[in-house]
Amino acid sequence: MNKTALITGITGQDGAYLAEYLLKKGYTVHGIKRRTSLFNTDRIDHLYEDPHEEDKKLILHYGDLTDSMNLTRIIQETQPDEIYNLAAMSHVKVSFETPEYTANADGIGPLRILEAVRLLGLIEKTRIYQASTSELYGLVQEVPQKETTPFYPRSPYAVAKLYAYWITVNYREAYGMHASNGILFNHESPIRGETFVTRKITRAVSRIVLGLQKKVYLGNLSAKRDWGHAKDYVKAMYLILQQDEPSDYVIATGITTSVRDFISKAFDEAGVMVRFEGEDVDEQIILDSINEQVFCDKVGAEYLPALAQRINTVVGEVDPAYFRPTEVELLIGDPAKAKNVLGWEPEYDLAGLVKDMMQSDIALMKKNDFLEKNNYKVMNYYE
Ligand code: NDP
Ligand code: GDR
Repeated sequence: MNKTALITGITGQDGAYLAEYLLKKGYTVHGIKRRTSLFNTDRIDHLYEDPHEEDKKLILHYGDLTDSMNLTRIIQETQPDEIYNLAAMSHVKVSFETPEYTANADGIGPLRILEAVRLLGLIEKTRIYQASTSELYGLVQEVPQKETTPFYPRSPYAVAKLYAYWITVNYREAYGMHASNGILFNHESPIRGETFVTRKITRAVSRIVLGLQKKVYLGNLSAKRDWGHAKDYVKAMYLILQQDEPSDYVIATGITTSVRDFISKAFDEAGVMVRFEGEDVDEQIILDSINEQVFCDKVGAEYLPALAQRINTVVGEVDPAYFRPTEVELLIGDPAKAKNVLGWEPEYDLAGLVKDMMQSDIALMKKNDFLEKNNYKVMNYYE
């Protein structure tokens, strides 16, 4: 019998990759999407099936993590074998501006799902994955961070996710539910939200090397993150729910990199070298030199003359508007348990991730430029 999965947050980065992965495995996938005034299914449109087709494998439902009745009805109707709770207000900086909503969606939302499964009598049938986060570790207590490292959340987002983490553990212990936390460290991809730092960088660097943008403005360049590829991380989610026993797992690469180094690597990928000058809020990113061979291969010879004129000019600055009231300075995860118990092995390293994101964004920015020059409207949103 093929299994049925319910994915909240199916329109997000992880939801899209996970849906694709489970559909390939023969699952029937139900997804919860929010009602929005414009379509918000860009990331899963390639998986879309006409709702009038019989025997559809991907079925979308309107819903929201703040609406208990809606969640309970969807779970009752779909009777899922597995629930992947990926929906969340997932932006750490934005959570300082919307703390109450974040607590409701990210903290109480998971409780609504756990309680619905319990009240509907689905404890034996339904396994639950909760999207927990390395943000739980917050202020550094121990490195590398592992399952036993104490938490010290540093944002309304992380505090809400702390509640979600513990309520998942509590329902597991209190009611014997198969409920597990994946404590995932940052994971990125070509479909990463545009306002997270890696995607903001790969988009901006692509536009800068194509001559479409002068500068990028960023926040704390010294923050260090353990960045992996989302494609690898959704496989870990799946593996967690295939175990006989529920448990909590750190999913990470074990390597940490600063925002500053990520910027260098993104430019490098286009054959462009940058240097950093100045300190703190006065730090600047300067275009240093160009490897013409690499640039012509990766970007295109026709863009070289314009960029060559920009050597020794400023292509990036720090804007304190992007600083957070409390910052998480260093994350580096120890994925030993996931490797030993789940047999999880990531396929991408950081170089592979940067390459994938840069290739995709250079192509996207070229396409957008072509469309704009031919008078088609393009959304070029800047953070
Ligand atoms: P995204 O921001 O890309 O996607 C979030 C999804 O949640 C979107 O589908 C969004 O809908 C949906 N959503 C937001 N609020 C609600 C709500 N109130 N009700 C229903 N749906 C809602 O996040 P990611 O895919 O990157 O992350 C997936 C999960 O994993 C999140 O819970 C995140 O906090 C967590 N996480 C992510 C990590 C990462 O590095 N990516 C690391 C660790 C944890 P819409 O498209 O309409 O906005
Ligand atoms: P994070 O990701 O907060 O780790 O949360 P983000 O990419 O937003 O920030 C990473 C680090 O980069 C610094 N930074 C900037 N960040 C943003 N967004 N924009 C900037 O201009 C900028 N400049 C520097 C930040 O200060 C931070 O230190 C992500 C989300 O996916 C969460 O949902 C998830 O739980 C965690 O990863 C693990």
